[in-house]
Amino acid sequence: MQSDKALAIVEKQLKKPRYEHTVRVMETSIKLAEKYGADVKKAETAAIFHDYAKYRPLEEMQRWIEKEQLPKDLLQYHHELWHGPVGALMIEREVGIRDPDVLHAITVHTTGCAGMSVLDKVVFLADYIEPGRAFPGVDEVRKVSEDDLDKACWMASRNTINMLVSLHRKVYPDTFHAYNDLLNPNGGNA
Ligand code: DGI
Ligand code: FE
Ligand code: FE
Repeated sequence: MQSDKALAIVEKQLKKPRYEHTVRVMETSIKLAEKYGADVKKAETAAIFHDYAKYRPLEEMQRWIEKEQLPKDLLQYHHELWHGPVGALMIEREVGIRDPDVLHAITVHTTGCAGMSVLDKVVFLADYIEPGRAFPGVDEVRKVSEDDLDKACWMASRNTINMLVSLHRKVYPDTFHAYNDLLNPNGGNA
């Protein structure tokens, strides 16, 4: 799909600041995809649609999780975790995007997971480092993103886990799986 058409579709689903975030995630994803050898068009499409479901009513997302083939354990975790997996299914049904690589990158963009593809990592990292983000420690991750994709993703997941733990929030298992996997991509028991 042409990027202007895709952007027009998501613009209708999002509030203005979230749409502007989406454009920055798209630009950052394209740069990271070029640098690390992911499919640039897939990165662009996944980035454009990554927050598609962000403002859907919680009851609607809950119904999708209950009725569709989505992990039921999501209901035991914060609703912030729902928009990735639910959004991927929604864009498949509502927009007709079927590319499994794109849908997977959208599914895991909030938590990461073990065994992420380069495309998954590009979108996950772009969402974290896009120029509008001001998380504590984000500048260090931006610097590392210039030459080490795995390390930068690991730092992003480490920072998120630290933040969640400090706020006494639950951590979704895939968030830990991403952290563990990226800590030592070649195996090992550190
Ligand atoms: O949708 P965005 O705001 O662009 O970014 P996102 O999809 O990465 O969502 C970020 C939020 O998700 C942030 O507040 C941290 C939260 N988050 C990420 N992993 C977990 C989590 N929240 C909980 N409770 N558990 C997690 O494992
Ligand atoms: Fe998101
Ligand atoms: Fe986002």
